[in-house]
Amino acid sequence: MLRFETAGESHGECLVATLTGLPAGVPVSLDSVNRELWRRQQGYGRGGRMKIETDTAEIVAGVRHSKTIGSPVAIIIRNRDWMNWTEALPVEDADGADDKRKPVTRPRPGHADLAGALKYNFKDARYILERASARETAARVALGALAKLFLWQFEVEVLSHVIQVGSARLNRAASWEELVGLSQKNEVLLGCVDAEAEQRMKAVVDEAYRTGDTVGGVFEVVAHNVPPGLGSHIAWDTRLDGRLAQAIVSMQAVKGVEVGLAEEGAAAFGSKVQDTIQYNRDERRFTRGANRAGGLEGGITNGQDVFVRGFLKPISTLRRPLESVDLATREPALAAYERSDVAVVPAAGVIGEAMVALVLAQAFLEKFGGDSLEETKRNFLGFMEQVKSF
Ligand code: EPS
Repeated sequence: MLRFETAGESHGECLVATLTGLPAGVPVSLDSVNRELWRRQQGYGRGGRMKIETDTAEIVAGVRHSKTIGSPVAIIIRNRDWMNWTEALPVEDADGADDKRKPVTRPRPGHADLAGALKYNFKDARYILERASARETAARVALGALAKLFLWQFEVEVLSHVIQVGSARLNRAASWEELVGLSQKNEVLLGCVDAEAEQRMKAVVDEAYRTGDTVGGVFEVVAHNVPPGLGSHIAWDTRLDGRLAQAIVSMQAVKGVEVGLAEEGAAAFGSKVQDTIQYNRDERRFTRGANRAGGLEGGITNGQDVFVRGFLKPISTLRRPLESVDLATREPALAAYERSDVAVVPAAGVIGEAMVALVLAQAFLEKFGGDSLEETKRNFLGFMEQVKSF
């Protein structure tokens, strides 16, 4: 089955990612992986670190002659900032190394600093924040790009857009074509399909800049052309909505997830929430009156677009720091600040795409299996034929 892992610290040598279980024969292009990495680095409100890094993937295993060979794919993304940290974070201890540490002893409220230091028994939070940092999401995006290339073989696509930054909201639905247009842009402001709403979002980010604050928001990930039948109602951990929710909430700073229109649905009567069922005899397929369920019923994809939303809290490193305590002295102190992003909602959308693509690719391979792409395609087409003649 498809599984993945990442390693790497924010200011260490590099990020490392592995993906095991892709069938052999999936076309892979480094350009498309690097394009996804570029997209993750964009957005109005990003901090100084993004000026240092130009994330580039090196594939060091599992792909030969531009195709997967069935063995684990391994990717490295080097941290350019490492050159500024070689003495602070050496692999091997040496005489005098302690003096070059960059301890973080004033934990930031909302960051992993304090909880992690308590758990791992570190007197300073440096090693905790190094791994808790959203830098790790570059590795997820590289793996997600591979999952997207796999899904594309079945014409399944995954994209995202920003629907809220702080209190500024997009007040209309976005079409799939608008999301495609957004993903092809070479300049990204806030990842919103509507120019007027995007300006309102920008004003919120400007206010946060002015006041030394940060803002969160909401992104929406849409998976287009998803076949019915992925995931299953039979057990709590096979339900695909639950697996997507975990994938989204596992992202740094994400505190909530919606599958379909969950919040709206909770406030409405059932007759206004469920997506009615029709049958198109000419096309021999079921159609639906709407898609409020987000393409999932009973934890199974129903053939409609899958959509999920992630709710990001404002990131926790503030230029005007909040009240904290110094771990060494236990005296009140303002939380640590070096530099930070002010808003990361468009980047979170791209990371959300990667997570959704990975979970869908996993569910896809659970259902259709196959050690080679040809085998997976045969199994897929056989099932689609069965659905058509149902
Ligand atoms: C992050 C802190 C900042 C962010 C970082 C996440 O990094 P630094 O401490 O180096 O300025 O820029 O995000 C990334 C490096 C990235 O690639 O997204 C944090 O503490 O979570």
